[in-house]
Amino acid sequence: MTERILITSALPYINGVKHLGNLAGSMLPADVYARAMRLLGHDVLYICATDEHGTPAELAAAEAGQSVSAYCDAMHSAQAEAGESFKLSYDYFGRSSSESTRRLTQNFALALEANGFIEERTSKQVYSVADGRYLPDRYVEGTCPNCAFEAARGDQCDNCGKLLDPVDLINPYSAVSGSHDVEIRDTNHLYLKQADMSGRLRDWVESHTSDWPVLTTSIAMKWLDEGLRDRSITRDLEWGIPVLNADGEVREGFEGKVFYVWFDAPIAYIGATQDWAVKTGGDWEKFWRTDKGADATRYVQFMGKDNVAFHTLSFPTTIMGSGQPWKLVDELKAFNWVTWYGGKFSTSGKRGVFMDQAIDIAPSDYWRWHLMANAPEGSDAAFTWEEFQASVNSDLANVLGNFVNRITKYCAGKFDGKVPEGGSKTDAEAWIEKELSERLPRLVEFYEAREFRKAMADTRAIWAAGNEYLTQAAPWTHYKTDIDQAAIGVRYGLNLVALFGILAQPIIPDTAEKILAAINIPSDKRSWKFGEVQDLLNALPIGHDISAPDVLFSKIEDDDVDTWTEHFGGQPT
Ligand code: B3M
Ligand code: ZN
Repeated sequence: MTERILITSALPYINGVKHLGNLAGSMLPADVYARAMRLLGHDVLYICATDEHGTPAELAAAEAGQSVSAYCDAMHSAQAEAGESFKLSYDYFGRSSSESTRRLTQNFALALEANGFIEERTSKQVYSVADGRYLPDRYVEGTCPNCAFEAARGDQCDNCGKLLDPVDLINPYSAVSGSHDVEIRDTNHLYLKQADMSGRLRDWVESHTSDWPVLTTSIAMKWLDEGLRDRSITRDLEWGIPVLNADGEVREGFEGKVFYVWFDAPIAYIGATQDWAVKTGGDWEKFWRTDKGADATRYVQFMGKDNVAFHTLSFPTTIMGSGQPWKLVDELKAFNWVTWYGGKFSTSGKRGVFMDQAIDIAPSDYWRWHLMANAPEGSDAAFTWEEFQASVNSDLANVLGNFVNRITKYCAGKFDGKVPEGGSKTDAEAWIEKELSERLPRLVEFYEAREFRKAMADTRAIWAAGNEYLTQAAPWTHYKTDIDQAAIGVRYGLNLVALFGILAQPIIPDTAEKILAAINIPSDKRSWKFGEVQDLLNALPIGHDISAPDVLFSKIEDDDVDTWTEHFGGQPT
């Protein structure tokens, strides 16, 4: 049955091109899933955007010596380009700073307040006398009250990981000027009354305990069990979405304040869908408005585990509390971390490999395969150069690449590059048919369940079965005595090449394209409507022209590993 599926991956923050850990924990699996679902014939919309507000954007712009808006323009383009280079097949890559997201954010805030889920409260904030401004989140640093680390940031301690409130810091100072001349002042902010939503949130999360991954529900339940706290959703900042009243004017007392970045960022999923609709003439409402058909849409989100609380508690509070017919997420796939040799990738610490650097090192398919085959699903997954080398050399070059090159070259040399006729089935053909009839349905199930490691392992097993089939069928041996018997081996081999290309599309799209072009498969014959395995292995017409593609994968040498280890660091100290 054809389904309508909305897919979003957590919005990459604007302050720099993302590292491989970010890629592997949200955008890449969302892309692989989107591609697979399209191949299965579903009506897929994959939306992403840059997350552009908040203190890190202001700080990064200041460091780059640019205005925040110029910085965001440049970084949005850089991230869009990085996404393209990794072949991320977004239907739309928007921006949280867009007008649509601004409008929606005001709408939600007003509706939430009208329904009693937003309240204006007086709270204590750090004010810098020297800078003449309040210091929200990362604008203030000081000693962590939890672990005594001396350079903790106002929103979080990088040493012990604890989420902080800037006023909790001991010996606070301004991250802008370094000045210690700071004081605590009273100022008003809007609070999202999450606590009042606890019961509904708990019921909703519990209704998903059987269909969401344990990682997702356990994080949500932990917060619910600890007791939800109301959260301030405004900040003393210039950059961001202003807080307006129902007349569209700045709310009284909220001059110089904007919404907190985590309030508007998830709303940007909707805003970016609206922007997609403007650009393409598409209908955004059937994805988001339950009064306009969105009940029939399946909404799947992808994200790293640190984003789960925002997507299972605060954004749903925004949606439910609005009292408006917005769509809630149906399935939420969360990932653990990809680590750098067991340590932390760090954007600010510049440790690890970033998307733009990675693409200079190796083609995107190499990364896509390695990161998906080692997806951080059950636990964190350590990236090492040695394992990257092993994935490329053994899985891609030896198992897939060799198979494709061996059989296509042989056909080009001995059968004039045409799918040969003749021969009768032996145990070898029966074996590969059985193998595929077991593995293919399972592979589709793994994709549908977003079990990526299993899907990749099964894909590799199918490629390996191709090699095993050729060993059993041994067309090169038969050729000397019985050309017909060689022909069936070559024919099955070529049909397997076509199938492998078709199966490889979501994971390694560039290589898949090379394979399918060499085997001359028209684009309307590349879908995942598999049918009977027998037919699948006889799909290429007799006499169909094929060619041998250039070598598909070049091996990674030990010297490369040494060079990269030296350049990017290995084991963090
Ligand atoms: N920008 C992810 C992060 O920077 C955050 C995701 C927003 S999803 C609405 O950690
Ligand atoms: Zn700490």
